[in-house]
Amino acid sequence: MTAIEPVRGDITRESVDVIVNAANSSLLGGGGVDGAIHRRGGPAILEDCRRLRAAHLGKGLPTGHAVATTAGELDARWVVHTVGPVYSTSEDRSALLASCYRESLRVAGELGARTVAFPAISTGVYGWPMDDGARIAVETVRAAETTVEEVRFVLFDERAYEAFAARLR
Ligand code: AR6
Repeated sequence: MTAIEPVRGDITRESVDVIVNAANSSLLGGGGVDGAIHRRGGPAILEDCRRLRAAHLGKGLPTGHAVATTAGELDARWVVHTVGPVYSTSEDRSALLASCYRESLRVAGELGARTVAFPAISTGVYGWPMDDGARIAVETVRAAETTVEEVRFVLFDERAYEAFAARLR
């Protein structure tokens, strides 16, 4: 059984095996949590991302997929980068958001990670409503068959924390 807990804070301060990044398909950085991870983790993460792009991901990382890099100077062993869907009112993209959590856990499990920290994927720049994003995150992690022992949802503000905490109660 995987223990799941909500934490209020900055994910770049977490001490875990894997920190998950809400990236974009270029893997070349951006704003939000992506920017914060690259800033605090240092240039080694971007170097690894560039290598992955050149070696396997010519067109970028597809939405819903996940790949691992070094965590650079972060207090983690790996960063797992995943690309959330942009929220749409005309199309149901929930399966892609669920896939981000499931694929990140799969990659983390393959690496032998026991502890994983997730941000609230797609709920920033990509516009996913927080309550629904929290529902999908919690349902997907609860249902996942994984060797990961502990999942922390690291939420940047009180509203996000409350949305996840409510789903976990
Ligand atoms: N720790 C934890 N959560 C954070 C942090 C942090 N340091 N910083 C922001 N958040 P976003 P997305 C929260 O926009 O919606 C990037 O430019 C934030 O409050 O980071 O998946 C990428 O390169 C929000 O709840 O990711 C992509 O282009 C959540 O993290 C695009 O944004 C996700 O917000 C991805 O958009």
